[in-house]
Amino acid sequence: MGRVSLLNVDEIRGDFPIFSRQVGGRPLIYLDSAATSQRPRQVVEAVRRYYEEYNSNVHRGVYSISVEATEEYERARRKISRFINAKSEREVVFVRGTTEALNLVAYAWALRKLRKGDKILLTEMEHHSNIVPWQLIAQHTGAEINYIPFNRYDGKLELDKLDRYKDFKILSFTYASNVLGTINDAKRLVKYAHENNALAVIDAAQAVPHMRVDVQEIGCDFLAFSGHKMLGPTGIGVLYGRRELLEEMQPFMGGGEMIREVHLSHSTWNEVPWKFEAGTPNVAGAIGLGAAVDYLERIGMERIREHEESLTKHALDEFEKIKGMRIYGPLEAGERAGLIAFNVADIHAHDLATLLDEDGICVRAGHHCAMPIHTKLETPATTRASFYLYNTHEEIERLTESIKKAAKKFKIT
Ligand code: 7TS
Repeated sequence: MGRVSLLNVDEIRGDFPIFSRQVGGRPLIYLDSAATSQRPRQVVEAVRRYYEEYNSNVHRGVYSISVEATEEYERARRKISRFINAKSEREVVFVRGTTEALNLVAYAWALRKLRKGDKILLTEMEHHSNIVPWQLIAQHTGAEINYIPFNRYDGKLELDKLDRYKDFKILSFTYASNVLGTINDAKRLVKYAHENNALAVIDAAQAVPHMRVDVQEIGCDFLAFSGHKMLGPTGIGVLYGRRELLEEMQPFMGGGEMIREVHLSHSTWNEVPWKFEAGTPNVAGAIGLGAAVDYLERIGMERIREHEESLTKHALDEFEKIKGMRIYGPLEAGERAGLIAFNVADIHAHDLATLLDEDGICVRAGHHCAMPIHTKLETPATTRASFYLYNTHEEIERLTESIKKAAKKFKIT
């Protein structure tokens, strides 16, 4: 096709040992980074170094390797804070991932603040992890949940109806949908929440790994993301929270490390963010995530975004030519994240994914933990291809060929 890549993808791929492996005699084509990304050797190496050279608990020991572990753990926090442009590293809380971050806000803020009849505003395009915690809080407090709808034809939020929603206490929304790909106007939604004296929470699981996200520019109160979707280890993620809010909130979990003093009758809390990090944290995970951020910064988030946009445009152009192809979400590559959910005629998404696997292509099929989106789209499942900095235009062509081959098998010609 002669497409010019904006990144040196060959060099990048050389950093990911997994791409030298074959699946069923074919090179691995990994198109499921929205579920979890691959890891470069720099991240694995940072984790290895911790375990082999200075493994010890943090914030506890006075001996030198413990001091080293603490310094590296806190250095990772500073890197992440700079990466999202937080005002201070005190605004970065280490958690297990996006799911835990959203639950932290739900339990430590909403459970205590919301009363019967208070409103929680979400959107219809949320991942289950930005719906279920709020349903649990609503059951407990008697709060109500309302959903901003999306248009099922273009996959965009119906923002012209936004002013129907008043008197809500919290607006929590996804920055980019993991099914529709839609990138939401985060600044506008945050502004709307603040005009209504509500808090704005962002699920940025599909945004932070793929584009420059600046929490001060967006102005959000909380923002959640996962390390494993951005080249980092599993079991580590981040809750960004505005410092004043974190200060006034009660802890989410109690235990070691999150306290200042414990008496038999009462306890007092550590400063933020440690107040929210009870127990031994995922030290290796945080250090690995710091290395992942270094890697992404070195390539440049703007270039990563441009590369993914170009892959998405290529895939959309090719997919349009496939008979029976139905693509969900916006049709403009510039308006969507680097992922495409689709169906081909009435081939079941799982059958399609299984046939693609025979060609060494990894895609995900199912409801992608977003059942309400699929209910609205009137399909039980979709097949989803998602892209990252290490994917190539050639892989998009291989994907297209493989889908065509599957369609032929199902006699869709
Ligand atoms: N929010 C969004 C928008 C997501 O895409 C995901 C994970 C989560 C939250 C939860 O993240 P976790 O790291 O806490 O699990 N999405 C997917 C996916 O699309 N396929 O597998 C996981």
